[in-house]
Amino acid sequence: MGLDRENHTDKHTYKHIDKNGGKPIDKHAGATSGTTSGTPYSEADLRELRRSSILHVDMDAFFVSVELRSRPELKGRPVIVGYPAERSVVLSASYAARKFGVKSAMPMAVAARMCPSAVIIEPRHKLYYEVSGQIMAIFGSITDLVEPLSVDEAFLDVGGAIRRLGPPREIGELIRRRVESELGITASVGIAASKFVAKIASTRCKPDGLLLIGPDETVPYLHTLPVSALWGVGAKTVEVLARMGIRTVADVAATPLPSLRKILGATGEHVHRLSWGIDPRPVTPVRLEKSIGAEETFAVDTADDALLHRELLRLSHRTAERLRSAGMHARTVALKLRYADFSTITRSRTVSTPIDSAQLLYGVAVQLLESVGQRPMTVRLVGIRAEQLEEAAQAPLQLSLDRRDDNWRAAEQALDRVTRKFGNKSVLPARLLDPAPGAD
Ligand code: TTP
Ligand code: MG
Ligand code: MG
Repeated sequence: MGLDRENHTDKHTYKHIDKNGGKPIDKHAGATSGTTSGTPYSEADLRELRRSSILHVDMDAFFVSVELRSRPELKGRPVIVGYPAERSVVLSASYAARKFGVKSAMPMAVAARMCPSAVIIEPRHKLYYEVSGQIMAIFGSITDLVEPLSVDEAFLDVGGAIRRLGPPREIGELIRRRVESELGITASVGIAASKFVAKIASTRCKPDGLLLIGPDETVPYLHTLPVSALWGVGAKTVEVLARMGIRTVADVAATPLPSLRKILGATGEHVHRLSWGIDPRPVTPVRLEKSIGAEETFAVDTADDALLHRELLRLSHRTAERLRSAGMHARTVALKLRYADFSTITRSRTVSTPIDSAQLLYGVAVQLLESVGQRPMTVRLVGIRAEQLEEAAQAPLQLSLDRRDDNWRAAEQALDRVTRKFGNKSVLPARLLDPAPGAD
């Protein structure tokens, strides 16, 4: 297999951003850590700013906005993205079309009747997903705490980015500027102390707006809204509550909890809490893994090459299995060694054909270990990491020069199936089975 690039990195702690092409090796050493520039805030300032640190960012008329990039002459005009077929629905409507009453999920036929002048554009989903990835990449450069909700929106908790980037409001404006200048579409940002209120805020300031609802304004603001603004309150619940004379969030807040429980069952409690602005759910990142790896600390520090090789083979299998179950291929393989004094080095190599087989991972790992040369002391920990991941479907076909590679891959896939079925220890290459007493 060809080697395109080789990186050598020596450092003392693995947690810091290394010089591996400027990329963090450890996933915790992402965009939010490591930088010390920015405005110095007192602890009290930070505490205050962090009270409203949840952003909900949503693109304005997303599918339409992406289409308008290549048809700028349609800006400001009624535009609908949807299939013009009889039974299709509106996927996205420009704000000009909304003035005529056009909404998403409305049958196209109805929309066309309401707004005969609307320009109808057929959706190009692949393009929207591409732009969606770029949007999420911008979010990811702000903080690791990104929880995507759909193609065009996410929650971000920017509490940890304030020192580096400024108060949440400035971060919201930064995101809006970047989305507009880099992607050519507009976004709206809601900021609050909770996900629920942040989402309400972004909806209220659309299009092309930003709204921060501070902690002290939250309850008074919520109490001006209709009950339908509460999460979990759909048309049916609205009806049930209306029958009891409960129409606004303020009405819900004023209703004793036992009565709400009687009317709504378990939802009663949830709705009551929301009516007082209580929503403790944290922003929960679902991250696309940037790398997959495995590492092991030896029970006793070792200088033994055979033992290191054996461990690398085991870690290669673990990593490859995880790569395959994630449907990913790796372009770069990194080896990590931690010495007895805890100093840590990494070596990485980028391969010409993305790989997901343990044998190929192992092959590179052994070369990397050899490239370290004479080791200054015993090894405490060894690790393998597959980086620069790409989806298997997108990776070029694994056309290896050596047919054996393909056979290995097929064999390992079969191994995955058996492992899934019978648990982890049932099938392993002979070299990895526990050595007979006296062996090794
Ligand atoms: P939304 O963010 O709900 O809508 P939007 O971006 O078009 O408009 P807004 O300014 O109100 O946010 O949805 C994002 C995209 O998801 C939307 O452009 C098209 C797609 N979508 C569907 O395909 N089907 C649907 O029912 C909805 C609601 C959206
Ligand atoms: Mg949107
Ligand atoms: Mg949306």
